[in-house]
Amino acid sequence: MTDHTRADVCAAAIADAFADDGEIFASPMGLLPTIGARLAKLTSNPDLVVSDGESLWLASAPAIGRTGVVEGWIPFRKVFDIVNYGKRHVMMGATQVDRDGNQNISALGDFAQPTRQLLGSRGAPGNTVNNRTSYWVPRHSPRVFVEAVDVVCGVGPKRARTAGVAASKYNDIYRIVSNLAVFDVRGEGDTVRLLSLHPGVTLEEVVAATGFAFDVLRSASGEVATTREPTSEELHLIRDVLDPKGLRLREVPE
Ligand code: F8G
Repeated sequence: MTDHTRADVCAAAIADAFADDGEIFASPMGLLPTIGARLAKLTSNPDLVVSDGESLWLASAPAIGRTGVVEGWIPFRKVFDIVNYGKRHVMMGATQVDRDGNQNISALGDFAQPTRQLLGSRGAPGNTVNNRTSYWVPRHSPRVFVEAVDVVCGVGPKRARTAGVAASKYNDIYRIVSNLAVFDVRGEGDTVRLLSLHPGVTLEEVVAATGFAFDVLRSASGEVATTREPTSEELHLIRDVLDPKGLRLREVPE
């Protein structure tokens, strides 16, 4: 099957990030993370617990913007109980992410006088200390992948360790999925490491789009893995069930 788009590859890569989670709360933030998490629920991980991102537990994995059968009530105040309990995998956005896997969604520039005020840290510090956390970057560029973030919101493993056992015990920066590639933070000294290049993307392209040097996971023969292509069943689920309006193509145009 070769008629997939880059957005479809990203959806499958995000689904793979949730595939081994079992029965925990998936908290995907934004469009492609939501498609990917719901795709995991419909394929690799039917036990995954999904919500509408606001206040409702969903019985299955409906199209973006739909709720389908509602199973329960999960307002933000109750989300904090699950954050603290730990059975949650959140995939957040990242305005900046650095070599050590720290993330910023708060502000750009000097914190005392930012050049851009963004969202604020929101749930990022608590998420990264308590829950498995991944990031989604729809436009991979050197201004997103920076040597050091301007404000640390999501805490990477090195920084969590420095803060002590309470911060590091459950810190688990699992995957960074971008429109070009998939990474973890298990490179030398707990730094960002390339796991796979999306089909058609070269290592040189990713190096040029990344503002820091990163480790590369290679096979015994020195090859860099290619992110898998979505199966025909997944393409059907993405196109006909989860995102029939093709909203994902606005986020990741081919
Ligand atoms: C840049 C860059 C860059 C953008 N470098 N410049 C410029 C340089 C750009 C524009 C300007 C603005 C558990 C939990 C929660 C909850 C629970 C608890 C969370 C209760 C829910 C509610 C809560 C956090 C979830 C996310 C964020 C997803 C994004 C967005 C964005 C930015 C917000 C980060 N690299 N980039 N610029 N949230 N959203 O040229 O310049 O800056 O740019 O987990 O919340 O509280 O807790 O979007 O900014 O995961 O990722 O993308 O604000 O729209 O317009 O891009 O045009 O002004 O000149 P934005 P953007 P200019 S968990």
